[in-house]
Amino acid sequence: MYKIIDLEVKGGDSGSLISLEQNKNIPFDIKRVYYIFDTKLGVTRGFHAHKKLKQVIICVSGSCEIMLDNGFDKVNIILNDPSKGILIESKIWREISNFSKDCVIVVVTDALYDKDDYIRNYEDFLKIVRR
Ligand code: T46
Repeated sequence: MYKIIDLEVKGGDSGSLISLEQNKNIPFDIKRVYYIFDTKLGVTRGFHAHKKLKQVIICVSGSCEIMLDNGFDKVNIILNDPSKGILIESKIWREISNFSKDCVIVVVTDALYDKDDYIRNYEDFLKIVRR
């Protein structure tokens, strides 16, 4: 349903640095990067799956929780480590919650933004993954 990618931390006495490189630690051609920050208290985001999109989600500051659902099983993951990427393939329902005030998520994707790639109805999602 997902894979954890260990991102090597570089840097020395001055602090830490992680670099994201396509087809190296990010297992696809990178087409888009976006980040989510300043999510209001109590808000849950997501509530969709993607038809084709693959993404790696990295929580670079603070913490949040992501629920992933492949239509058969669900799993909850706490994101609180900038050196871990969560690779999420297509056709996985996600809901992201419990954002800390300082939470920043960086998301690296294999495609440009396409609103038609979203499956926003849970019943439609179940039909697609269970057929
Ligand atoms: C995902 C989770 C982790 C754009 O214009 N371009 C973009 O690249 C994206 C991602 C969004 N938008 C617009 C569409 C909406 O008007 O930004 C607004 C908020 O997007 P959305 O409601 O989709 O945000 P989330 O946090 O529910 O979901 C996003 C991604 O869409 C989704 O792929 O997995 O972050």
